[in-house]
Amino acid sequence: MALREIKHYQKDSVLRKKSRPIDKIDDRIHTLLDDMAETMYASEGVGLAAPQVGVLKRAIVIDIGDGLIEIINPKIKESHGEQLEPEGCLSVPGIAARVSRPSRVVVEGLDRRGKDMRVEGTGLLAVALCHEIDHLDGILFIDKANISYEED
Ligand code: QAP
Ligand code: CO
Repeated sequence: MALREIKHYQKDSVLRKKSRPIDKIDDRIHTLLDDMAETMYASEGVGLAAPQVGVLKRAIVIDIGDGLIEIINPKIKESHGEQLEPEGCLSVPGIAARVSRPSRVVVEGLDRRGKDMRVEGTGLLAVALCHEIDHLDGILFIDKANISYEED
């Protein structure tokens, strides 16, 4: 396993590109997933998508404190409700903003063995799933953030 460099959106246009589906899960993909998890934990993040380490492949890792979730070719199959919670991103350091997200999502994809998997997430997990899947389409939370300035 190895740490990978996290790309920053100001400097790296890779974060704006669309990632390609993974059609063959081989050792390179396993190493990618291992490195993504290691990099996420070392950065004290709760989620990371492959384009954040410069790889335009559809893979995400998440750990909101309940253990590691790895999903290859994730797709949102159901979304319900709405929540408006603060988000940050390791590729957008130092910025936090509230984003409107579903309060519950069902995501399907493949696990590292290529087996179909399904994750249901509410609250923070729903946010993390939506945030990481957006990265695979070049979308950042700041694109969706509702930033308003109030006078006092
Ligand atoms: C996405 O975000 C996410 O600016 C993952 O200084 C966001 O791990 C999932 C981080 C919200 C669920 C809820 C950002 C760490 C980490 C920073 C992250 C920073 C240090 C962000
Ligand atoms: Co992010």
